[in-house]
Amino acid sequence: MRALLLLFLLGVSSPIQAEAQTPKYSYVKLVDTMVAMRDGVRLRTSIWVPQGYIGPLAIIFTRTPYNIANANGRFTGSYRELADDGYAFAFQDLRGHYGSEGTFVMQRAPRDRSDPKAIDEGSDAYDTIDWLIKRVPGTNGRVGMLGVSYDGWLVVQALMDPHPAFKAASPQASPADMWMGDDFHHQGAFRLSYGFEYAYDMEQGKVSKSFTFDRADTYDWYLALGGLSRVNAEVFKGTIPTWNDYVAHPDYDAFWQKQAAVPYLNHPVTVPTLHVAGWWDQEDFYGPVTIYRAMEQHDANNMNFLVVGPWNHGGWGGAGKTLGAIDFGANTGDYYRQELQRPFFACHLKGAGTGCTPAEATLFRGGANQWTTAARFPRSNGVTATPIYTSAAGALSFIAPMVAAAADSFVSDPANPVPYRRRPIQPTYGPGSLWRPWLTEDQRFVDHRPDVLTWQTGVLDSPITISGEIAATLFASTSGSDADWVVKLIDVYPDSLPSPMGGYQFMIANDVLRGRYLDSFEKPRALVPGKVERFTVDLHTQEYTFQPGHRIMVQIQSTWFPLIDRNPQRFVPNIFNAVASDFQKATHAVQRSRAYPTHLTLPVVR
Ligand code: PG9
Repeated sequence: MRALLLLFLLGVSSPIQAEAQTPKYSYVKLVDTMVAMRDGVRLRTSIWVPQGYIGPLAIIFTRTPYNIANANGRFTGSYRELADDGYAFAFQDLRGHYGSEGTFVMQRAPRDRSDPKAIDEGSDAYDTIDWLIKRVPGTNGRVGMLGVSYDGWLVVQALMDPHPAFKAASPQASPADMWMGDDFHHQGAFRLSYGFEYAYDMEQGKVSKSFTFDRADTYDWYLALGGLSRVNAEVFKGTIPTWNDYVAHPDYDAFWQKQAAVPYLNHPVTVPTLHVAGWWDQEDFYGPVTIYRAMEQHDANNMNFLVVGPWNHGGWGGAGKTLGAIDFGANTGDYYRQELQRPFFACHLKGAGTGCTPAEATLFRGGANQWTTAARFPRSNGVTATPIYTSAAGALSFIAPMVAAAADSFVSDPANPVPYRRRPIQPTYGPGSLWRPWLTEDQRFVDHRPDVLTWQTGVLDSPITISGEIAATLFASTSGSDADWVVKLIDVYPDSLPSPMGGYQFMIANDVLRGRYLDSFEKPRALVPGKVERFTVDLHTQEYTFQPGHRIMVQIQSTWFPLIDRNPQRFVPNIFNAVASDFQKATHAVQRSRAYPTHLTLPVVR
C-alpha cells in the first residue's frame, strides 16, 4: 500500500513488481522510470523499498554501466547487510548503456566547469540525487552512494562536485588513472587482454557482449595477431572508440591526464568517504589507494577512510576467506560488510550507532592473517625503507653487493613471451576463466624459464613484516632499443607443507614499467643498446608478514602475455601501429654490482 502511494506521488506509471527478498525485509520495486538530466537526456532509474519498514528512509544510490535490470540480486548478495538495515535503493544505468538514453563514453572525462551546458558523470549523479530527494516521498533527505569498479568510479565522479544531500560515499576499487595504473595500462605498458576485451564488450553495442575467440587459449590468439596494427585493420575496423583512443594516445598525454581523477579532488573533503581496495585486485588496485591518498591531503575534518583487505576485484562482496589457493583464515568480506560498511552508512545516513569514523586505515595483514589499523596510510612511524639486493647465484640479500661488475642476463623473445598465468588462458570473463584469482597463482609455473630471473633469501628464522610502499630499482640494459621490466615480489612457502602449498610462490606485489618511459611518461625515447640505465618500477603498497620458515623471492622478466602487449624491443614511435617485423629478440642484463645494485625497497616494520 505504502509502495502504491509512493508510486502515485512519483507520477510514474510503471507496474510495481514484488521481486527481491532479503532475510529481514522484502524489497519491492517502487518505480522503474526515466529521469531527465540537465541536458534532457533521460536515464533509466529504479527505486526499491523495504516492505514493512517504519520511518523515513535514507537512500543508497548506485550508478552502473552493467544493467540495473537485476539490481535486486544485490539485496541477497553484496548489499545484504545494508538491505537488512532498510534503505530506499536507487539504481541507474549510465548514459548510453542498457535502458538509458544518450551516448556511452568510456570513463568520460570530467566536464569543463566554465561551460554551464556541459555534462559528465558527476552532473548526472548530481541531477539524479536532486530528483531523488525532491520526488521520492518519505525519505530523510540523505543519500549515500556506493559501487565497485566502474560503479565505484561513478561515485568518485559524484564526489568532485557533491550535491548537498550526498552524505556518505564508498567508492570501491575505483580506477584513478587508466594510463598509469588501472585497467588499461600500467606505467605505460598496455594491458592488452583486458584493454581489448573490455573495450569490445562495452562498445560493440548498448548491451554488453563478449568477444568470440576462435582459439581455446587466448595466448595463441593474441600471439597470432602479430603487431597491434592488425586489430583495427582486421578485427575492430575502427568501430570500437576506446581502441581508437589507445591508438591515438599511446603516451601519457592530455587525453589521459584529463580523465585521471586526482586533479578534480583538489578541494576539502565534505562527504564522509570509505575507500575500499583489495591487495590482490586484478583490475583496479592503484585507483582506490591513489584516490584515498589524494583526498587525504584535503581531509582536515577527518572524513576520509581506507579499508584494504585480502581480496580480488570486488572480493569483499563475498565471504573473503580464500582467494585461489590462499586461505586467509577468516571471512574477511563478511567482516568488512558487517563491521565497517554497514555501520558507516547507518551512522551517516540514519544517525544510528557509532560507525561514522572508523580507523583512518583498516588493513588486512596477509601472512599474519589479521586485521590491523593505522593512523595514516602509508604509515609514517615504525617503518624503515630497507633495500634487499639481487646477488650472485640467485641469492637475495639485505647486504649490498660489493663486486665491481656482475649481472644476470636473459634473452627476451617476443615470439615466445612468458604467460602471465597458467595456460590455457580463457577469455577474461569467459566460462571457467581463472582471471579473477590470477594474482594469487603459484609462480612456480614460470620460474624455471630461462627468461625469468629469480633470486631468493634463505629460510627466514624470524618474521619480517612490511607496511607501505614498495619500489624496485633496476640497473639494467638491453641489446635492443626498448624493453619492458616486470618485477614480482613473492612469498615462498616452506617446502615442508603438504602439496600444493609446499614451496608455493605467492606473489604479494608486482608491476611492469615500459622502458621507453624512463625519463618521461609524456615523451618516450629509445634506449641506447647496451647502456645501463636506472629504472624505477612502482610496486605500490602492501601490508604483509613473511613468516619464519618462508623465503622472500624476487622475479624479473620482460614479458607477461597477453596481460601486457609485447614490446617490439626495437623502438617504434607508436606500438599500436607495430607490425610483425618490428618485433625482435633482445638480451637484457640486470646488474648486481657495487655501482649498480639492483634492489627492491621494502617498508620493513621495526
Ligand atoms: N574493471 C572494470 C572497469 C572499470 C572502469 C573502467 C574500465 C573497466 C570494472 O570492473 O568495472
